Amino acid sequence: MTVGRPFRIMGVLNVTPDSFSDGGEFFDHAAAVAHALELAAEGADILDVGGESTRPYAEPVGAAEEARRVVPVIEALTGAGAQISIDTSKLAVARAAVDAGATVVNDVTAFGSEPALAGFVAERGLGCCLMHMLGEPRTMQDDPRYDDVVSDVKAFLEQRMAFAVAEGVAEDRIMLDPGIGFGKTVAHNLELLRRLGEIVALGRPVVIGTSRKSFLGKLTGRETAADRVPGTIATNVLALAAGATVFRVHDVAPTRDALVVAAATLGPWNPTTPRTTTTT
Ligand code: HH2
Repeated sequence: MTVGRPFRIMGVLNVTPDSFSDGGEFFDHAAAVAHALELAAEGADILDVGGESTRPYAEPVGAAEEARRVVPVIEALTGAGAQISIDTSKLAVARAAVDAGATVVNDVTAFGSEPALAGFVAERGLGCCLMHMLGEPRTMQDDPRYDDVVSDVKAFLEQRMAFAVAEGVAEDRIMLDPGIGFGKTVAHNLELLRRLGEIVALGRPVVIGTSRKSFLGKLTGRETAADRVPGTIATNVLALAAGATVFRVHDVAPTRDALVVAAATLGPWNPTTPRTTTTT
């Protein structure tokens, strides 16, 4: 994170046939590598490479197939000038991806699927992103319920962070993500964004992944995921103002411009505390 740019952009690279917004587009090796290089050139600080879709109702993929999809792409991207994160919940895939050059593990189950992944992250000194999800992708959108979505997500993230630290992961290598769209209604997503400061108060960098997601389509009437970029940007600017610092997006160039302008307008601030807005 550089001075004057108090945020990082995580560009999404889905090497999958079935991702919700770009499934199949970058399944081919050459297309995947070319697209990732373009994202890096547009300003992605991190390239988040995934070989299994986590969209609602997605079918699970075996570890060997998932690794086969991502490893050659990661190998080709090690000189791209961006950090590489591997979007996986599987230890075998993480190991193969890290051996190929990834340095961050983005686990949408927060080490819930394979607890041994935490020890691997610790042993290799990797960064990690721990995300909240209610249930699992196949069923998570079937009537999700919370006592209070923000308090429940916050308590979950605190508990998963404590687990990771107990397994030897350095606290300063952990990022936290409320998991927008993962077992959440439109109202839940909006409540999390509105009260994001409560998650930021946990003291770790907060990752936000609203990019092209269906709640934006429901709010705007945009049925095609690629048409949801303005909605994505609105949420990211608001999340920046609330103290989020890492933005996971498919559309790096427009997000970068919006966040550069928003950050300059908001002015200097200490990224380890929630931003407070003055009303006077
Ligand atoms: N969202 C998706 C996947 N991984 N990781 C984090 N940390 N936060 C997110 O919000 C997040 C994530 C879903 O988006 P996408 O990768 O585009 O789709 P799919 O899972 O269908 O490949």
